[in-house]
Amino acid sequence: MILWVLPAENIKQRLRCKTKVYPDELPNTSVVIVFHNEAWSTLLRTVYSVINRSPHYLLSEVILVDDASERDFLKLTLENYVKNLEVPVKIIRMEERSGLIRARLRGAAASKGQVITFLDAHCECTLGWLEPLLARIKEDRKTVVCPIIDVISDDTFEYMAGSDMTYGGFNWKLNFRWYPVPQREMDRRKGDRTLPVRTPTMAGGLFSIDRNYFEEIGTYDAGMDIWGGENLEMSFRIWQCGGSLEIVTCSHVGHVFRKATPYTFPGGTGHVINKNNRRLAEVWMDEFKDFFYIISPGVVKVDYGDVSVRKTLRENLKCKPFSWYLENIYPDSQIPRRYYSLGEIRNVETNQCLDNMGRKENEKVGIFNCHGMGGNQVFSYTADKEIRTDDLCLDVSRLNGPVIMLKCHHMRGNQLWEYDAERLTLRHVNSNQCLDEPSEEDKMVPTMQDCSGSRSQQWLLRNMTLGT
Ligand code: LR7
Ligand code: MN
Repeated sequence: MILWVLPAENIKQRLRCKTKVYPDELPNTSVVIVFHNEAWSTLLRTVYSVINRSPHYLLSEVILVDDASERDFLKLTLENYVKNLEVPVKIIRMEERSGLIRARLRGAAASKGQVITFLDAHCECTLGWLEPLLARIKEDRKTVVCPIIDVISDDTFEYMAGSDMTYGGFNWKLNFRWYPVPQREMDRRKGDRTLPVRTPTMAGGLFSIDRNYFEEIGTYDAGMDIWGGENLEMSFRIWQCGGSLEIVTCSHVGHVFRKATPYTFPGGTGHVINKNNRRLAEVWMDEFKDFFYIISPGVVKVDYGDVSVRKTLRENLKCKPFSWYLENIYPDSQIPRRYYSLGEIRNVETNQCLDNMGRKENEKVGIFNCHGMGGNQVFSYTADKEIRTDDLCLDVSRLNGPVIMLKCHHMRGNQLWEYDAERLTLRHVNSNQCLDEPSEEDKMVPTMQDCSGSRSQQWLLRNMTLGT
């Protein structure tokens, strides 16, 4: 038998959450759950947990939006089943497969609650999940709130606590990622982990939003298909247009993290996601969209349709630039707010380029013929003097190398490089050695040598833009 033991700090926090008092009068909520070919047990686990673990006076209704599922039991069987539940459950059917974004829009449009709460179709709400979310919205209607997302195993379906020490970010490829809550956010909350965490992005599936604010801020981009991108799009939009996005750490909802998608992506997975990501990059990211385009250069061939309506929305709402977001909301972002170069790093003598060889953490950085196509040969020399590609930084921990790609830590240390734009040298500050061409033994990796001023230690940091 396995006993799960929570660390003492987690237990203390749960107790502090339990003794919090929320106002009696809270806005009520509609819960909107969209699904495509969801399993019966997980869908019903979601619905039952909403009904059993929410005060009914706070639940306006549950809306299930069926995104043209093909499974039989999701038709009449489901309809008959939900008739007997204690809270009104409405089923809406999309006429054709529309994707989760347009399905959510349909659900939201049909809902009546003062707040809209979105959930994936394979969740479990825990006791007390709802009150902290609604209370925060009551305090500030422009705050969009997420619970802590606990983990439900897709093998055993057991429930495991998620972490309150991570928050939402994203990488150059515009993948949503969890990163540690930075010290500045711990300090802002004076160490009180029961206070909401201001998060740069949300995972996307589980959140509550004031229904009028949802409309004011532009709901969703209906031009996005099937899956992906809407979470970052909404996160950027909320912050840039004057709202805020938080993880309310006293609210916990579990989510089944699946190893594979149980459904198809009409048009191809890559194509769909790239299209959605292009739409959000074009509308919200200003010049910083170059980071996305240059690291995944194939993307610029993907047609993303018309985004003029969304650009008009951005103007009408007088939203701030992406640089403001990076500076004020996400200074620890993988995309640097200020940088010296974004492009290849080319050796003057050999004309070869640094190459991350598939972006593997803890491996040596490589050097190959320059291909000028971005991707693995893209690095940014940032104002913080790191040489990074996405979330990995060139790191040297010993005299004479090797040069390794390690997670950027923003602590200077072994990741601090001084570029001399006249001598063209890249000097590693801690070791006081210079980046040099490969040795005879290994022609695939650069070396570290005492700075000599030789041509082999000269590097061109080229600025490239692809797709604009
Ligand atoms: O075509 C579709 N139509 C749908 O109705 C595709 C999906 N869906 C439904 C699907 O049945 C599910 O209920 O949409 C919901 C989300 O799809 P998932 O569960 O396949 O997505 P996910 O959990 O892998 O992905 C996360 O990112 C998505 C990006 O578009 C959405 O924002 C998901 O809601 C989001 N899930 C979460 O945030 C839960 C926590 C995961 C993390 C991290
Ligand atoms: Mn999901």
